[in-house]
Amino acid sequence: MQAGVITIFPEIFSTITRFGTIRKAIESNLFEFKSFDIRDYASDRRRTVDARPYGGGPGMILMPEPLAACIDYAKQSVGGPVIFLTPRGERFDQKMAEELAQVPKFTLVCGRYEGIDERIIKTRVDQEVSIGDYVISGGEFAALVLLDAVVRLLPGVLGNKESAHQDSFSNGMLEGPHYTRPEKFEGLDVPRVLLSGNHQEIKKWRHQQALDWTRKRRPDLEGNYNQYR
Ligand code: 6GU
Repeated sequence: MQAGVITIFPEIFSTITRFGTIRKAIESNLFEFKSFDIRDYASDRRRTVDARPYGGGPGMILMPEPLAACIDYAKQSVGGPVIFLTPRGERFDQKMAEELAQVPKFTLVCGRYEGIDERIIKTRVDQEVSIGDYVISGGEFAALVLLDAVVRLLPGVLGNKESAHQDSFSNGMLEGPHYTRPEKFEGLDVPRVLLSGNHQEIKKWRHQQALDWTRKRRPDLEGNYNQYR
């Protein structure tokens, strides 16, 4: 998989190549990452990329020309669909992560300031994606969230092949509780069934725990169970 990211803060993305799952995916040649700095495509000496909104209002808007030039370059270099990260986009979830994990190349556009010129969306954006119903200052952290969620699903990235299947949401439910050594901690025991060695009983217990937890915390997920399996 190859992903491009278009941003005015390329340094934010240097962290993903250095840590954890994404680093491992890059080192195993399962994932390649390129960032593109919008300022490199500005036409003035001050590298201006934003301007006041027509019609007035607060904040600054990313201007169309440098952004267009940057997207066009990234499309040549990486290719694939162009995804704009914005709170007004379609909500990102595990299902979308699984779909994107099947796409070999894509480019993410990170907005900043109050937004980007609408004509860029019209001419160059294939999909608009939001990571949730709250506002963050730009698309960069949303891109990091999306990339982590997608890259960990690539075959060969996670050590234990099973581990992505057991995640919260991968079967439409939240995960149940986990325990490890010691058997007693501050007076609290590990549930007996987990020490029983009876794998069928353990499976049943875990399923029931996940169900109970999901109903309590996220009743809105009822009806989604096993949707993705
Ligand atoms: Cl993708 N961008 C910004 N700025 N805020 C968000 C978001 C994206 N998703 C949720 N909030």
